Amino acid sequence: MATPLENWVEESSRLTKPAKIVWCDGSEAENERLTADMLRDGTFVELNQKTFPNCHLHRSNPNDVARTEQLTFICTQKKEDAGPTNNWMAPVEAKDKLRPLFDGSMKGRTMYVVPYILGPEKSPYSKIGVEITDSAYVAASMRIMSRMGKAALDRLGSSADFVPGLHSLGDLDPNRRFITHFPEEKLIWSIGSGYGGNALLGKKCFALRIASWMARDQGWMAEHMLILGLEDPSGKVTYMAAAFPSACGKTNLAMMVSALESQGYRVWTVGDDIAWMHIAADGTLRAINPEAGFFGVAPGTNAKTNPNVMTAANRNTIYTNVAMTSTGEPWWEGIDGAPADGLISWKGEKWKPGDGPAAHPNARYTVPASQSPTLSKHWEDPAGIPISAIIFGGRRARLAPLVYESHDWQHGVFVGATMASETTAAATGAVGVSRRDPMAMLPFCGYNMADYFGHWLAMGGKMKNPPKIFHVNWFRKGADGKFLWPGYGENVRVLKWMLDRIEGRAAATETPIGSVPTASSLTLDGLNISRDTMKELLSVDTNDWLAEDQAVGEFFKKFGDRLPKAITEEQKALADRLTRSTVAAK
Ligand code: SAT
Ligand code: MN
Repeated sequence: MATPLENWVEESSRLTKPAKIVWCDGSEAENERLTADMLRDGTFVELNQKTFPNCHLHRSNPNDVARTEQLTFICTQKKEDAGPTNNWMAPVEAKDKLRPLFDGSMKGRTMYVVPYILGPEKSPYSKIGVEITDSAYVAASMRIMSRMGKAALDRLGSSADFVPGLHSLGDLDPNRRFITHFPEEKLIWSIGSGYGGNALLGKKCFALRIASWMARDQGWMAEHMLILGLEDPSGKVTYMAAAFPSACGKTNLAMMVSALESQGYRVWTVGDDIAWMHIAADGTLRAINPEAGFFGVAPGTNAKTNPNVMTAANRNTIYTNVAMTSTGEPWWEGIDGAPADGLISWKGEKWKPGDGPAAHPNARYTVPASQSPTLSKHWEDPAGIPISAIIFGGRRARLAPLVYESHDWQHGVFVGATMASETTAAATGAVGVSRRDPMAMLPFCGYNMADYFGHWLAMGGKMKNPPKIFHVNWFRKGADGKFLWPGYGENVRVLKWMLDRIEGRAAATETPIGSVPTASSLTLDGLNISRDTMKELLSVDTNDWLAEDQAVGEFFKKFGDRLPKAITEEQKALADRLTRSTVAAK
């Protein structure tokens, strides 16, 4: 008898009518075949195989270079279940719209059946997905980003317990591009894009949008968070998870070379983008990284900002939309050194100064996590690693101090729910516009965000010692428009302060928004930063925050009655604290 997977593959091939079907096993030989095919048809450009062995460049269609949030839909029976922050279509309507686009979309093409595990192979928390795609680039990328192939099929057996994702490049016309999710039936349909989060369905579509729905139903959390371990001089490692929007430095933070290494503080990488967190039997929060690779932003990456990824991504790496030097090496803005003659732009054209960026601002590397020199030896622990701190943050030129600590879990949830950040090139649309992005999940929460806040609140009550919740802002600017904080490896100083707070060692000043480090509680030795700059970095302007709290109130109105009372109470309490402190200051 046919298995549920075989039935779905059969049904999908009847619809899309591929020339042939290839079941991916994830083997080396298969990867070589895929690579050779892509080199032959131009999907891959060979990079310098001496300096970048087994590295390839993919140039996507210039109209298809980032996630398209306006074309991304949550398709639930009831519109309210998708909530006011998601685009919604009724499931029947979505299928009626997409079915004709899928009809015959794979004619003359190969259909790849890509089974994958999200999470460590042996973890009870891991889940299985299967992506059907007509893009060899997607199949090869999924091989890096997940445990793809035989291991997944073996784990699945004849079970129906997998998330099916149907993907076709279609004709790449943005007018016929749709990324649709059916969380009630755990199904994904995506057509018309070959790019990253639109097309690698294990990533944002399953590991965040569908998984967040499952997590709410099953009592766990699927979050847009990196996971890192901070080692102290005694060798003890404390794990932290951090939610920042796309292209705000998650990969760089997770892989950082600590500026305090000589004092015994090091950072270990567990994940760079997504965390699945469960409450263990002992009441601790434990995280696994569902992914197996890093899909990071290339521009700005160099030997100073992320030396570890520079080492990791010099082999077995797929580059997307970077530029290429005359000697066949990847190049992007912000890499060390000026562009040399003979540079080829991300569009495959000869590049000259004045042409605009040679690499697309959202150019990416896709690199196996196993190649990271900082990879934690616990990164595949089946039970996950214990989380002691949760960090929220975004790009905020003004307002938010370098770091502050929330009063307790409920206040911390409010801090996450009120996050805002300036937009980046990771999604299409204007860059640098401030928007609300609760928990960095605005584009990724698969259900009503008011219910999501409620789920966060409820989770806190189930933990024995909920992690401390912090907020950071590496991106605060001075009056001259320049960043006040050096960032990158220096960020370890802030992580160390958090660790000291967890251990009850560091001092803080109480402010209406939370606890801010005292000037002396941050370890700043070896860093050339003035007292005034530190003061500015840590300052909390009451009037600015009153205006912020009002804007937050406006944002929350979207959710109507569905917004948990605790969140409204936190918002009012903040307003009270701010008002009291303004009065006291007068
Ligand atoms: O394209 S992705 O969604 O995978 C990258 C990102 O925006 O974080
Ligand atoms: Mn991301």
